[in-house]
Amino acid sequence: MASVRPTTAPSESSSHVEMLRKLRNARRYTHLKQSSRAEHLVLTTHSYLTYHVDPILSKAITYMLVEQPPPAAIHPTLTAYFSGVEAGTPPAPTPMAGRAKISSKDRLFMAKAMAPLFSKLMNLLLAARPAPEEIMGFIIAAVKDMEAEASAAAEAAALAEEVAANEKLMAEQALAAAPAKPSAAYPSKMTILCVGVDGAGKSTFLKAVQGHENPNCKPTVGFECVTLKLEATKVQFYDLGGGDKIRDIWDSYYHDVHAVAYFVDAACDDMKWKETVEVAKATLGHTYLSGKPLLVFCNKSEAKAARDVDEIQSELQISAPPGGNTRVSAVTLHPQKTASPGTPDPNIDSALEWLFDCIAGDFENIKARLVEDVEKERIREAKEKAEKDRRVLTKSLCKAFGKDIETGGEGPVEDVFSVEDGHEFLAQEIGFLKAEELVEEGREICEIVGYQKLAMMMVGGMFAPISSKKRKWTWPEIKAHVLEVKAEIGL
Ligand SMILES: Nc1nc2c(ncn2[C@@H]2O[C@H](COP(=O)(O)OP(=O)(O)OP(=O)(O)O)[C@@H](O)[C@H]2O)c(=O)[nH]1
Ligand SMILES: [Mg+2]
Repeated sequence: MASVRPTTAPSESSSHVEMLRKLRNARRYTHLKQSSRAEHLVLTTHSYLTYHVDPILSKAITYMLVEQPPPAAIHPTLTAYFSGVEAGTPPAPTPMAGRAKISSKDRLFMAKAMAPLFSKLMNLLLAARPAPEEIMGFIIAAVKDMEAEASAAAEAAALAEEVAANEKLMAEQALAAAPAKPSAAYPSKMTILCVGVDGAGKSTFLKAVQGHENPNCKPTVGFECVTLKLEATKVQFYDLGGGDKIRDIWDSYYHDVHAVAYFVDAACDDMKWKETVEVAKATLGHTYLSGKPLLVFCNKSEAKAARDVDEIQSELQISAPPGGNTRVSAVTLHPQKTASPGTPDPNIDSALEWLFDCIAGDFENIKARLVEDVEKERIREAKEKAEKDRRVLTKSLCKAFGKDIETGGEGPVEDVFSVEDGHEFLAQEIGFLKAEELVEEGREICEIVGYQKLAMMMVGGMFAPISSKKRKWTWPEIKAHVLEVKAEIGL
């Protein structure tokens, strides 16, 4: 069969090639033209800046660097300077008094005050490109515009500040005018969770509130409970180790506490701080904790590197409006690190008193929430346990009938009794002395579970649980359950 593809080029091929060549040449030409235009632009910009702008601005920068007027006087000083230059009487800078080197103060002034101003000036000049003889007039007008802009912005900022200050004052007045909450009687027991990453100072705090003058704590491994007696009230603090391997246990205590004392090391390094923020957000957002009274101790506040309360509050995304049940306090928890070593930081007592009042003031609601959360937790744990038991039963049934749980193929048969031994084993598991005492339904279940040791132990535990708190299953319930699991795994 003849090929449909032409063996020779079509007749107009040569004209195509010609067109392509033309097109390519045209592109090359435009490209060259563009590049030389850009080159021209660069060259003219460069020479404009070098010959006309730089000589003016560099002298102005030097003048300003020597004068360093306060922020409000920067624009007027510059205007006066440029006007003097234009009039041919440039102001003489103040003598440098032997200052030969640029100090860090000079650098700061340059970076913060001068660089933005001069780069804006340069951009305006480049955009407008006034003729050389008009540059000075242009600069003076531009600086005046900038001054007007800056003073409008400053006015707006001052106004916003005034409004914020007024709002704060009004909130404080409203708080002060509100009838003082009668300090509710303390309940008989309050439980406070103490958490925060390792090294934040939880154990130091608990030693200090117990009266230790110079606590020397080792990292807490696991959980410790410290109880303080406050007249008729027992205050229980749960001190949980903050190391990353211990944090897993924290959430098993959340449902059962009335309030949270959260500890952060305000002076830790940046890496630890990142961890602190992540852990704090996850912890405080937990469903069993959110909304409960919260006291955040920003510890080690005496250290130079300590972050301030506002920064911590904002990074941890904590909202603590006045009169609410959240408070963030800067403290020095170690009694030897305070301004008068040996005397505890007074902020600790006032913060604790606030926390106790907070719990007492809302105790009925918190108590109701605890009852609800304890029940939720009980259900969650029971579900988890049932799932785990089901997994174990599945495994043991696989062992009874030689099935590989992973592949679904054949597996080893393990720990399987003879019929007689199986009956005897289950009878003993449920507290009978002899196999004969085992009822027919029990024997039938032995057969259904293939006389497998672990499966029969589980069956025994269901029929006659050791703990009185556990549900007691009947034989038909157990049979139905085992058959369901067997069906699920295809046995
Ligand atoms: N500078 C300073 N150091 C403190 C202060 N409070 C505690 N520390 C020190 O911080 C370190 C850790 O204190 P701990 O109380 O063990 O911290 P923790 O939160 O219980 O730590 P984990 O048990 O590991 O979770 C110790 O060396 C304390 O002496 C303080 O107010 N200022
Ligand atoms: Mg500790």
